[in-house]
Amino acid sequence: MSLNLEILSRAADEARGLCMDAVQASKSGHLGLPLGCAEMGAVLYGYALKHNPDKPRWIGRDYFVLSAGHGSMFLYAWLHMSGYDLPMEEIKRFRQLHSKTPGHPEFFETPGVECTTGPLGQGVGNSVGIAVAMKMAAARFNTSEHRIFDQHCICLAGDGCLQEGVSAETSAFAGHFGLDNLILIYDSNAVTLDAPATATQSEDTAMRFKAYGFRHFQGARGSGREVCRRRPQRSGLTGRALFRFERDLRLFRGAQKEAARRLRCLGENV
Ligand SMILES: Cc1ncc(C[n+]2csc(CCOP(=O)(O)OP(=O)(O)O)c2C)c(N)n1
Repeated sequence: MSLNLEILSRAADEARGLCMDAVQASKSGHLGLPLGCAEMGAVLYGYALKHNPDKPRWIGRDYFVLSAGHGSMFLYAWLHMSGYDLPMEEIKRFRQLHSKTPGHPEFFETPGVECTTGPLGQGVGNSVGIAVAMKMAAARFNTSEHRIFDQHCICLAGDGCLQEGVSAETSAFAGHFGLDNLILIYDSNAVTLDAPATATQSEDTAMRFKAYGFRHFQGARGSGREVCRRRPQRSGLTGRALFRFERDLRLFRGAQKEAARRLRCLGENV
């Protein structure tokens, strides 16, 4: 399937609108991640993920885990738009009791949600566990002729997730065991709940993850082309990688251009 930037861009805008409406209607919920990461959702759900919305538990699927569970509308919007059994009525009931769209994603409640997330960083831990399980299944059941298990786990994490100890411990584990089926997308938007991230962190996250054994790709204004140029030669998803997207798209002038860059960068790498 080719990467149609125009259609994916339009889908990203639709998703942003859906998220704004849902958060507005429920008078609660977080908008930063759903707005800033819309292009990533478009590339993942519209292009890169190997999945079947009619059979959400298909065993050969790629897994997507939203570690930053507070941005749950991001996930609900993309599940709804890509054809999972999550109709508009459920989007309208965002954050209501007994809806399929609870405040934080919950396993078993919503088709397409792979695990319960909400405590920051926990989803990174879950993703590493999922990646290990995928490796074990592949080792047991794949043969040289039949690659039954050939899948990736993709995790979207925010500043808060990577501040948490659990994400550090499990990422170090992933690096040590060379989990090349794990992709961590870091929405480094430099804003946390009640302060700029600089108020509480100043570490070089990329260096930290490189030290764990991750490859690092960065997407930011003006650098998207560079990331694409340096992309690994082999086709398909690239594993054990940290994609870091700096700053919120809304902060940019010329956001459309940056959106296109993000789409291209992520699409050509994952
Ligand atoms: C372990 C843990 N501590 C605190 C919270 C409460 N909390 C929810 S969102 C948030 C801020 C997260 O900031 P960031 O990851 O940058 O997300 P963004 O603001 O970009 O959506 C906090 C502290 C939580 N969900 N989990």
